[in-house]
Amino acid sequence: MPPESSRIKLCMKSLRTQVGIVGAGPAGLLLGHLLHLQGIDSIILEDRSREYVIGRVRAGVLEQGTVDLLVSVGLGERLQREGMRHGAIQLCFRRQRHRINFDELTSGRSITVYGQNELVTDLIAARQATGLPLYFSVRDLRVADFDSAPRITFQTEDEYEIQCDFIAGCDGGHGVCRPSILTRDAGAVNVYERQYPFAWLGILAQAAPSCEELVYALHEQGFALFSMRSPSITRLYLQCAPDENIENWSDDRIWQELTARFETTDGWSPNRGPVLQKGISAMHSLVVEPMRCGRLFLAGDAAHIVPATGAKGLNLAVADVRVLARALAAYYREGRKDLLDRYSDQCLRRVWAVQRFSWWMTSMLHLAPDGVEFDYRRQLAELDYVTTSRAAMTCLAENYTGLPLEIESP
Ligand code: RFL
Ligand code: PHB
Repeated sequence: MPPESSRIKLCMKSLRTQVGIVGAGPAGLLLGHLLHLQGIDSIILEDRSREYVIGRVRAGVLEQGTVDLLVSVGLGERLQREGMRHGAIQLCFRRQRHRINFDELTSGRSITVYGQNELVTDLIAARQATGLPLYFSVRDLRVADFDSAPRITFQTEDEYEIQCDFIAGCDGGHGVCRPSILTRDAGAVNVYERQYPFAWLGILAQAAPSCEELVYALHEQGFALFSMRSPSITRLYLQCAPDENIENWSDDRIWQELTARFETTDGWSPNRGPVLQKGISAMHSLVVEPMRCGRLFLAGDAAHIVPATGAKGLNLAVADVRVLARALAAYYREGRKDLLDRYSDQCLRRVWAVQRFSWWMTSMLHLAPDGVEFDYRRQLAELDYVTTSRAAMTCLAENYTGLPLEIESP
């Protein structure tokens, strides 16, 4: 009987691809799709099951540029049919709602409400139609030798080693690629971070949306957000403490709190209905600089996290992989390395612009837990300004619907 280590080596299956993609979230799946359109091979590896990935309730707002890109690469069919185009959002404070009219302020730009899980479903279907490899439920994934000859090892019922030219670390905020870079080369990488002293309690309710637009509310009891997923599903969020226990929030308590925070003089309130799902998400900002180490490129939440108030995380992930796919295409088609060398700088320009906007929206709309009256009154003054000055409204509208893709070019 050979020793344990050589037995494992004997059963190890070797694979080879051009780009090994870690993570089958929006970043990894879309990158695989864009590379395939350029004739570049990839293998996508995901540690969760397909059912889990498709069922995970997260983002809902797609910027105009994200929608345009998805449509242009053949992913727009269901998105255009079922996605809900919104030409405005509302800000609610002092019990009054105020519209920020994107159509008018940005010459027709808009956002589309389409669940991240719907997009991921479309992306998985597109991947499967190509027959290209996508492994779910992989275990013990590791990335190695990304300075020279990158390798990824993982297990299913077998042990695998993939040799590749590049690794794309698209494994989100809790993956292995970012820590692997930090362990390997802590001195060469900076991590900029900010924790916020609150979180969001989110629910999905079987209730027809009672307003056609998203409503962001600041109330004496805290922030609340009204959103939706379909003509029969409402999505709602409440500011809560970061260490809040979801068990303490009965459905009744959640509805009472939502009703209080959305109270308006015009009598509007969200429709109630059975709560289909609930959960708490932390608020966090993080940026890794640079977003690359050797032949390992980070994209999406693996490289940066933004607080959800600006609705930007998924959109940033899409912007990253668009830049990365172009750079890889230039490398394989023309042997050019310059776009790969510029990848991190290009992406970081957008990342910091979006961090600024997300931080601004978050600080304008949330109560500091140790808050003083001064801060609340200052926030109301800011909201007054944002809802009355055309310049301030335009600033919000431009950022919310998405900065132009050219922002990436230095
Ligand atoms: P994801 O979606 O986290 O995907 C990463 C994938 O990698 C897998 N993974 C691994 N696979 C293999 N091996 C490992 N060791 C692995 N470790 C992890 C994970 O299982 C997962 O499948 O990252 P990606 O692709 O970068 O996409 C980022 C977005 O998911 C995220 O930024 C958004 O959800 C943020 N976000 C929003 N973004 C928007 O643009 N618009 C919104 O309206 C919006 N709303 C939100 C949000 C995020 C929220 N939460 C839950 C934080 C609302 C909320 C409440
Ligand atoms: C959502 O619909 O889930 C959503 C909308 C707007 C945000 C964040 C999340 O800012």
